[in-house]
Amino acid sequence: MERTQVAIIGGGPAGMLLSHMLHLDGIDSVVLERQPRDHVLKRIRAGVLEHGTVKLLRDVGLGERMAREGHAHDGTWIAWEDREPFLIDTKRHTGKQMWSFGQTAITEELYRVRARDGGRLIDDAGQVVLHELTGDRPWIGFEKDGAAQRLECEFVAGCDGFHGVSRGSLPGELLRTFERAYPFGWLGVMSETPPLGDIMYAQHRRGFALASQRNAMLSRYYIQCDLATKLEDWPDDRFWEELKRRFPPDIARKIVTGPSIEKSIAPLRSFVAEPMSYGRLFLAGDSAHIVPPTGAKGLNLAVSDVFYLHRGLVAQIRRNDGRYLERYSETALRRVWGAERLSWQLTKLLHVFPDDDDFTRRVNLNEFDHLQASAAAQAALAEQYVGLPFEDLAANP
Ligand code: FAS
Ligand code: PHB
Repeated sequence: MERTQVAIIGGGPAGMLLSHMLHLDGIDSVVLERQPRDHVLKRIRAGVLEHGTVKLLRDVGLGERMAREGHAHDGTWIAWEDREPFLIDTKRHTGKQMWSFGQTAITEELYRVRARDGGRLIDDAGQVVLHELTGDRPWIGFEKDGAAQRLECEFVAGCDGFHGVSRGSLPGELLRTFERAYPFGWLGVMSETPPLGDIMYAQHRRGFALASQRNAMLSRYYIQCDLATKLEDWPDDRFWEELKRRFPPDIARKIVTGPSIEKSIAPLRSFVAEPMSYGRLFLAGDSAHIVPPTGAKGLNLAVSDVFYLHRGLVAQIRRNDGRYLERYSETALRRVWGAERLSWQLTKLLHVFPDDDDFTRRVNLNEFDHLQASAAAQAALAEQYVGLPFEDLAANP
């Protein structure tokens, strides 16, 4: 039997960032991770960070490697077939920059600082079950090395992703879910090649494409693919050839190709679970919401949830002030739905849907032309893409 103040289910970026931030405020936590540590650290996922995420990572002492390996961007480009590429100029319209810095590196840094600070992580933790969430002494049952264990706590943070157990611990009559599945996925490749200078989305009749980066010698590319796509049908040459066909020729010529070091297919989904809290359980990250990666919001939403949850737990545990925790779910969901809307709109605009007809294509083209022509439309998109500021309760009494 172990005891802690905050039991955190899931050792992904949300869980480990929360554990680190609570530690900085002298609050004890234990992270239960189902997978072995090395498995978690091998994952390749997000790579573009909002202004607020970059600021928060710096504020909690995780800015050094990001400054060394990451890259600031004044915005992200959209290339549209037979049109001049357009820059979502976040620097011009908001004064803020995006950063490209990989989720893999962020997770490595979080594991490094938790180990440095004596953080308690129990990986390979199986059969995690949450108990007595509405009492004042919730506990977690789990299995480690074949032995049943019990972790007692004051609060539980459900940071165990979409396929975790935390969300399912909310009573069925309370939990509401909202979902949209997309009839395509993203085939992604990582290559040790110099990336394009900027991040660029491409809209093309053959489907969406994306050129992104992790550092000066690590590039990340994606193409829209059918859901039935098989990796073995996409040898590197075919991938590079298809990718280049979807970018304007002068951009395609600049893409440096090479052997892929990772290749994977990710389905696209929009998903929201409400509420994000139940008794002493608080959901954060992919356990409560999924966005299609078109808006680069997945990891950034996990970070904003952790910002709000950390603030609420510190106020409750340190000052016995429950106002922030009471309003955690509604505050986090306001930001979640903003990101869901932007990600859904960009996915609709930049992908080819099987049932797209000429009317839809004309409307999308006009939306792109309007973006090119209207400073107001550009500013609205830039403000959302760079990330809206985190809410302060004072601002929303
Ligand atoms: P995570 O899923 O990262 O972490 C949850 C952790 O909980 C995992 O380590 C899991 O093993 C653990 N866990 C699960 N069940 C458990 C249990 N029962 N007990 C204990 N632990 C348990 N976002 C972008 O912006 N750009 C991208 O390109 C992009 N690509 C993505 C590709 C994929 C395949 C996926 C799945 C997501 C991608 N995302 C992307 C979104 C991604 O960045 C997520 O938003 C981010 O990983 C969310 O972090 P967490 O909430 O910590 O969840
Ligand atoms: C990435 O770098 O992996 C990336 C960038 C932008 C997106 C999604 C993913 O919208």
